[in-house]
Amino acid sequence: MSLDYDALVVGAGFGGIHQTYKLRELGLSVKTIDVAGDVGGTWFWNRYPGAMSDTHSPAYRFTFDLDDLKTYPWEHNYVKQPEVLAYLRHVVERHNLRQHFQFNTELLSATYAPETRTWTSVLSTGETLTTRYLVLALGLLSKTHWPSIPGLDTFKGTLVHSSRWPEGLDLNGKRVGVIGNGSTGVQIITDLAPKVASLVSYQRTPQHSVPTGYAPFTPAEREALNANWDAQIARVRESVSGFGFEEATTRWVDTPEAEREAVFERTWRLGNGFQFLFGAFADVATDRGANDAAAAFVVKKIGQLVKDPEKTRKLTPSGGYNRRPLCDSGYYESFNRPNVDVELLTENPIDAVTPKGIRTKDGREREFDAIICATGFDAVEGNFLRVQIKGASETLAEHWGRVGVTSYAGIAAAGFPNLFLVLGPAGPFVNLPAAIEAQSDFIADLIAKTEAGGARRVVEVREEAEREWAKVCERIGGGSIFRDTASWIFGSNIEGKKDAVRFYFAGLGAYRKALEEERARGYEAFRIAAVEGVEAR
Ligand code: FAD
Ligand code: NA7
Repeated sequence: MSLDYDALVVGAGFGGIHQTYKLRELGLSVKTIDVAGDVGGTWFWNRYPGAMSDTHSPAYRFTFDLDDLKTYPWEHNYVKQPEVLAYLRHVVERHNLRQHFQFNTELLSATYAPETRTWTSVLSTGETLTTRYLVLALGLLSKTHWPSIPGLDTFKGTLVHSSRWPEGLDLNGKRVGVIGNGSTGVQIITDLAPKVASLVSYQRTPQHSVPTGYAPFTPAEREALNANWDAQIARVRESVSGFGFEEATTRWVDTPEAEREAVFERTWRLGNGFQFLFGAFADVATDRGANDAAAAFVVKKIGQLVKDPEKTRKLTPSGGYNRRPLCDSGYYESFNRPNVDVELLTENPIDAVTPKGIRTKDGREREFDAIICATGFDAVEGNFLRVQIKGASETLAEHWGRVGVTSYAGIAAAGFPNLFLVLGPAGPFVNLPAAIEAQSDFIADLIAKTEAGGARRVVEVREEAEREWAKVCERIGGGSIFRDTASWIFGSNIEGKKDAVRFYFAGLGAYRKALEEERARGYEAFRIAAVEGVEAR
């Protein structure tokens, strides 16, 4: 049996790039494939107008190259899609990684052969690759979700999904319908509102959104950051959110009523949805009263920002501040424009998409040149289930059907030797480049241990460790106030998908500590065995 490479990495976003870098550093031969035409992952695909990180610029990048952190330029406190894409391409060039990548290549299936302890992967190009390791960095917000709306395929104008935005699509002066108002819809609506002839937001659930606080990142700020990268990196790694802003330590419940409003106001002015969740008070994410107070504050702001009472009514959310936090650069204000309107689908649902536009239950057909579906993703396991991954005795789909959609730390599944996931289910719900680095470093360290001594060995997480991790996630996530609301975080945005805890909600600091403790215990959650004669470690 001859090996094509030591490792196959699938995915060329933040995760795949980091793994390629790390595995090559270990001296392994690596091939990295992506169905996309270049590196970038999320930022290759999501080229819609207004696409921007909602993590601040200093924390939306890798930390392994201090020189690059000090010298690579960025202009603002957030990075827009072209900037993130350019940055990731830069990292690939700077570290001479491009030679490992092969694009326009999809992984169709991968099968583990217990006799040879190898993975055989079938690719869309007709190639078959045999490797010792397989790393799946397929992205957790990557499998496009199209809504099932009658007549959608009959529309004669431009129909586009936000995550498959065609290069050069110009909607200036056009009549546009936008279905969906999550993070993506909010960015699109805000960006397009002043440019298009008309825009109608078809909104199923009104959202709480706070300002981004988008602003230049000044030379003085950069200088200060450059003098203190160690502190910045430590702050990110030890925090709950991994965003790098200062997280609150004072609780809303302990704050005199007269002072609470001022704290929310100050945090609102700073901007950023995650900062509003973790930067105002320490208990907004955990205490019902604090969370409701945060939600009420945003509702008050909506009342002030939107002039038309009917639009205000439609845009006003109910419930807590407990969905994926959103931020915007003038979203609510967009609805003050005469060319921008909103339909509330819970009271006036879409009846059908017609060849000319969208007809709602009230019989009104609005005509559009373009319909944008900003309807999100089959998140977390979506891409992992799109391909058939067959382990020692069962497929990943069978495994998750049996034990639930989970994995050890979002990294490894029992019964899948030498297979690693980056951002698999049950990983931390935080700023994702920071999560990716924690996972990718851990995977590389574990592979290094497996490889140590030169013997051919194989590594696999123990099923009890995977189950134990799942229980921890369930215990923390099950009782959280985020559980009260439907969203992709729990899988409830996709019809027929099981609503379940899919993340580790204890924060990045706790997550990193758990991985560190596992390292210190000598990776006892894993079984490392010699390839010849299955000797237990
Ligand atoms: P991705 O970037 O999704 O890359 C996965 C890659 O795998 C894709 O290129 C895909 O084509 C490829 N792939 C999948 N299946 C296959 C297959 N079978 N064969 C070959 N290739 C395959 N996170 C934050 O923390 N902060 C933010 O501000 C933020 N903003 C976001 C904004 C948008 C619009 C979106 C959609 C997501 C955002 N995210 C954000 C989440 C974002 O996905 C992560 O931050 C990060 O980019 C994930 O990197 P990744 O490498 O894990 O996955
Ligand atoms: P999201 O957050 O899943 O938002 C999708 C939006 O689309 C949301 O408003 C949905 O309404 C709406 N939706 C989905 N299906 C339908 C149908 N059938 N009809 C009407 N409206 C629908 O995806 P995003 O792309 O905005 O953001 C995902 C993540 O990517 C985000 O957290 C960032 O990290 C980047 P709902 O709220 O479910 O009622």
